[in-house]
Amino acid sequence: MKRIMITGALGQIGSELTLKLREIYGTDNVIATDIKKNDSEAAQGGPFEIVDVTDLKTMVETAKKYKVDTIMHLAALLSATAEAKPVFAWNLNMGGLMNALETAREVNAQFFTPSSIGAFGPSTPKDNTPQDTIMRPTTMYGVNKVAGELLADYYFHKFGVDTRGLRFPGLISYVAPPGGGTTDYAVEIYYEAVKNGRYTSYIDKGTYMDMMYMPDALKAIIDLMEADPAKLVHRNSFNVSAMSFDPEEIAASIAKYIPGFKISYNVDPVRQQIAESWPNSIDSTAAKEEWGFSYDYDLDKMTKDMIEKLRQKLE
Ligand code: AKB
Repeated sequence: MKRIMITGALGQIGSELTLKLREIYGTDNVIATDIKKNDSEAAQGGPFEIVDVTDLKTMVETAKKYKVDTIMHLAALLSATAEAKPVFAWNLNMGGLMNALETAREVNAQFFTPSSIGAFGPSTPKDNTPQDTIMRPTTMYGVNKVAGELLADYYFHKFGVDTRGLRFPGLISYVAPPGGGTTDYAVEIYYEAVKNGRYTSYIDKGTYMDMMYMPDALKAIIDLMEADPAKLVHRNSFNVSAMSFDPEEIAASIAKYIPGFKISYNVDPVRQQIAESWPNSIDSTAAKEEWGFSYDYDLDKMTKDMIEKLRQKLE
């Protein structure tokens, strides 16, 4: 049985991961932490503590108070926000990760943190991007992610901390909205489709990025953390993807369920440039071979579920 502390537990991944982990490991064994409390089930439905990830002392004290054996460090700024505030992003993304790794070392905890397709850059092979390849990102977020992967590997080799990670693509969910990402257009489009039947995309047609539906992302985290360590050749971090599409393809998928749905474009140069520096599609073979990564949702299956769930939510 695990006893897990999550940072950034009220964010896009955390607000769903917390509930899923509580279902599996028991409510009292999953300690949600974030910089502020809110009314969400993750904050109200089980143990919750205020933890600012730039404050190492509070993080270590909280981990010790609850005797945690696993830390899932999710608190971070996403790509577009990090590009707007690069110094703050470095301090939060790298300072927070360093503190979380130090906490894991101090309490001898297993450790997870997400990396991203943002760790790749313009000189990375664009199609079927390999697990091990050139990583020279041109965004602050990408620099943080590459440095973070290396740091997590360092803590494994140097201190024996059981660090594991996933290079997530854009994550799509109807629960908590993402904030400040480049792939977020693929979430907004569903909200606007259900509310107004149309969407103006800030990402241009023909721009392909990897994506994944949140239930598959949660399953990937849990499966990776449960995987036999002897089978892990890689640790930080595994390529994982469920689909790759451009705005025209997601719009066509939505139009199957919302006839007459229309997409138009008003491209944001900053996010477009970030998107163009990322792969079109990544290769998840290492994740499949080393710990059995699999996914349930392709584009149309995800679209059907998103529209059904959003209709219930927004009605
Ligand atoms: C972002 O767009 O910044 C994130 C990511 C792909 O890491 N969704």
